[in-house]
Amino acid sequence: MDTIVADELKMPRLPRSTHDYVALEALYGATNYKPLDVVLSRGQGVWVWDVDGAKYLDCLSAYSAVNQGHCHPRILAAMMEQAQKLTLTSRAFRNDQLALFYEEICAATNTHKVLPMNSGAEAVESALKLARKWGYEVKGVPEGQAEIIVCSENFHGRTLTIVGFSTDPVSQRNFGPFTPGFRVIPYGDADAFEAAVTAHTVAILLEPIQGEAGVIIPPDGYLRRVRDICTRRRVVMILDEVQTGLGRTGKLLAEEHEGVEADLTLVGKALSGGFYPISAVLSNIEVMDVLKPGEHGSTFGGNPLGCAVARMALRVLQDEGMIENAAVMGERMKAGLAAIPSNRVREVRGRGLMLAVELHPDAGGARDYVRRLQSLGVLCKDTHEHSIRIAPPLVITGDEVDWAVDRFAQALREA
Ligand code: IF1
Repeated sequence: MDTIVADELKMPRLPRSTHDYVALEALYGATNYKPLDVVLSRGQGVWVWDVDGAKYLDCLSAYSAVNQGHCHPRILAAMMEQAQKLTLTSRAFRNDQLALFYEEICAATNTHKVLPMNSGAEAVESALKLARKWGYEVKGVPEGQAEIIVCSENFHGRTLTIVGFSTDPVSQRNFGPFTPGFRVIPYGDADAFEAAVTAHTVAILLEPIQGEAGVIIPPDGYLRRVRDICTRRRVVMILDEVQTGLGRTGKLLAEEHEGVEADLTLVGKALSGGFYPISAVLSNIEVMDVLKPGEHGSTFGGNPLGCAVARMALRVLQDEGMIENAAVMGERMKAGLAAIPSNRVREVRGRGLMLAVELHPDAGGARDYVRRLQSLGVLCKDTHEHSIRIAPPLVITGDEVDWAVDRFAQALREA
């Protein structure tokens, strides 16, 4: 991009401080977030810099959308090359990236059919529609009677249908009325799932590890039992891997830890390495084939730019050893955090580089530690008051892990 165009995209020439950006956001922006007062302007690998030049290790990765590291050069190159050729055609016509994206993601995930969408929530909504349609047309559930089972403490996105089956009052308050046909059971309890299945049950939707709930890992064998019950009772198993997928837990898909294959697996976020919104419903043939022309779609779903970006994002994950690195560095980071001598830490948990430090309720809210970590050069996110989520890009090195763990130790000591 030549300097004139680049300059046009920058803020007005006068230098802006962090405070100026924060004030502008407050003046014009919706207040649906309460972000840390750090204004980032550059990212590379695990590192990000703010407008004042301060450097931070990113331990959130945009909630696991930047698994490949910020501004990965190969994904950037793929995006720039495609952006100069063809970005969007609608699905009224075909393009030369979609079929290749299908082929490559199916090969990587042992999938048979793909539905390309844009956001994670759209992938979730699409899967719910597919499961209901399969229930009526294949399982024979009476029209309008389909039930879908979800788990307490779930997080699957922010649409009205999705927040309607949330158990978090904050995401539900004053957004009703909600979509009927959902039933909530405790997470991690296969007996509760078996007991909740009726003749009208068409699917269960769950996360292999609950992210927003605070990195909740179900008991060993839980996903296998859910798989068995789904097979036996003809219920579509939908695994939401929008956050756990694409290497985050040390496997390409978290379902691999238990050797299960869901009927529908949802991916998003890191499917583009943080460059572009793209998500997908990965399906077996039986369920996806209920969808006929004109019954579902999206303006940007399957567009050539998103597909070109996703193809490279998938490729670098696999050919740069990021998935294996996530497994090794995750163990190193979890062990390092667990070894910090502090009576404020209740538990360190996680799988791969999907980690959380849960503090004792009387240790003072997690937000204070997140701010302290920020002053030490580490960016994290607090969740549910007492937990700090830790999810650095999967390209993190051993030295960077040790550096981050050392700052956690400092933050806990200073408290
Ligand atoms: C926010 C949380 C994380 C997800 C899973 C679907 C989606 C998400 C398992 C929807 C999205 C994002 C949304 C973002 C913050 C972040 C989040 F804190 F909200 F819960 F990661 F934990 N399934 N999660 O985690 O995907 O439509 O956003 O592309 O809404 O604040 P999306």
